[in-house]
Amino acid sequence: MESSVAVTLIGAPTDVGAGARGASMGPEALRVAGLAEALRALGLDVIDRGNLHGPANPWQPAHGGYRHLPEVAAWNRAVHDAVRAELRAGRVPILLGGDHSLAIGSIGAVARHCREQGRKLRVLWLDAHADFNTCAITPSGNLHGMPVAVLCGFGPPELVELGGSGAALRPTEVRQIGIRSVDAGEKRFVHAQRLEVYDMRYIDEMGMRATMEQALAGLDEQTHLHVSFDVDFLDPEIAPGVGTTVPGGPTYREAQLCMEMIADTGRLASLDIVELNPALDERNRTARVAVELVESLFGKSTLMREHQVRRRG
Ligand code: 5AB
Ligand code: MN
Ligand code: MN
Ligand code: MN
Repeated sequence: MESSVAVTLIGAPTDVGAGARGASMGPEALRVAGLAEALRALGLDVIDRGNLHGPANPWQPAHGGYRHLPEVAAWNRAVHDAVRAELRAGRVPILLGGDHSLAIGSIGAVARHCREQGRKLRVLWLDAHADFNTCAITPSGNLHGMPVAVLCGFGPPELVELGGSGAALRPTEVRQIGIRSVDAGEKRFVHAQRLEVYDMRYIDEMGMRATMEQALAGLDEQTHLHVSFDVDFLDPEIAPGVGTTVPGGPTYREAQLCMEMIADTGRLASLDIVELNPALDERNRTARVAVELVESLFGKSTLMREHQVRRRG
């Protein structure tokens, strides 16, 4: 018998990187929506390590192009170390954010682990936004709009060098999906760095199936697949509980297909669930949708495989 997948929930209750308060309540909302129970029902070995600790949100204006840089760095050091410990123990870390700046620590640890183990890395960035701003081009100074740039080496040293020297990621290791809001300077920088972006227009024209086939192309048994799931990826009709809603996102079924196709690869090895903002939610329904999608990401499907009509190959 196959040994069961072991996952660890790590809460990072902060919104220091965001432009609205409330994502700090995300970890508890996901727990209340039954995340651990849902994953256990799928047969996974689930440990919830509770919440990390870090500085409070000082709610200051930007200094040198960044809001709350010391606080964001402190939270990310805690996230980095916690994620690294779970990877070393052979478990799948699930970061419960918190705002999306926390992906700097999480993916920083994943990238370092992959280099040490000689494994390839593929990061799927599910988001309405490219999160590729720098202090020179950001319209807000909010660090949750900068994690992909920081991970690719463009940012302050206290964040870029968090997981060791040099950039954590090469742009070629990233696939962005669901993008529909990119700032003017950010757009030029995405283009200059040749990020692979499957924006909503692409999904409209090609469909989610073809999009995911391409985003997942080239994975092999040596590949560590990381999913960074910003809940604002989803259409606000199904996910109103986020700080930065953008209309025109994936529907419930499109998002389910996206998650199911990732599960089919069998390569998922780490996950962020970020930007859920319970203060803006309606009776926790966005958290429940996120839990349903994460169930699919870990292989819950409507029918047993052998009872499905063959769709592929
Ligand atoms: B999120 C914006 N591009 O930089 C900025 O939710 C929004 O993690 C960033 O994707 C949204 O402030 C960050 C306008
Ligand atoms: Mn984001
Ligand atoms: Mn976003
Ligand atoms: Mn957001």
